[in-house]
Amino acid sequence: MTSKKTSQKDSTYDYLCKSIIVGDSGVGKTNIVLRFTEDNYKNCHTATIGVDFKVKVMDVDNTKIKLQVWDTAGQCKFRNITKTYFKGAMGAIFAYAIDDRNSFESISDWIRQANENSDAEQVRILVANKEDMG
Ligand SMILES: Nc1nc2c(ncn2[C@@H]2O[C@H](COP(=O)(O)OP(=O)(O)OP(=O)(O)O)[C@@H](O)[C@H]2O)c(=O)[nH]1
Ligand SMILES: [Mg+2]
Repeated sequence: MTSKKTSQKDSTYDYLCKSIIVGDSGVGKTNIVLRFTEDNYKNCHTATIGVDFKVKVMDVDNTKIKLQVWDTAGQCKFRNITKTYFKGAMGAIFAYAIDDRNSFESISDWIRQANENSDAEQVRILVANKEDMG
């Protein structure tokens, strides 16, 4: 994973990492990001419009990493917006819900979109969400 060293003027972090989360609408992307960045959870599904982002600064081996997570919308009508956010993303999270088979079958489409729109060096992970529904 490549990352950018910050200028001396900004001492709040050493590296900036941009990442993106994609997957079908309702699989729980916003809640995954919310849990990770704020340790929070929302019961209701308020569909993300276009794209949103959250930030978390973490200490990794005494290095301050500022992680920017772009939380994309799963609804089809936002596909054109979503694909523009793959570019420059050092990490991509592909999420599906274990109680929604279609959301798993869509993962190959999300990967194809990522392949078409991302930079070459991108760390990718697959997340199976809604573990409690199994
Ligand atoms: N049972 C269960 N429900 C979950 C879990 N994670 C999220 N949800 C619920 O799933 C619904 C959708 O969650 P969101 O995080 O809004 O889904 P999203 O993928 O961001 O949806 P879009 O923004 O439309 O793409 C909400 O009602 C959440 O409360 C989970 O782990 N278990
Ligand atoms: Mg969302």
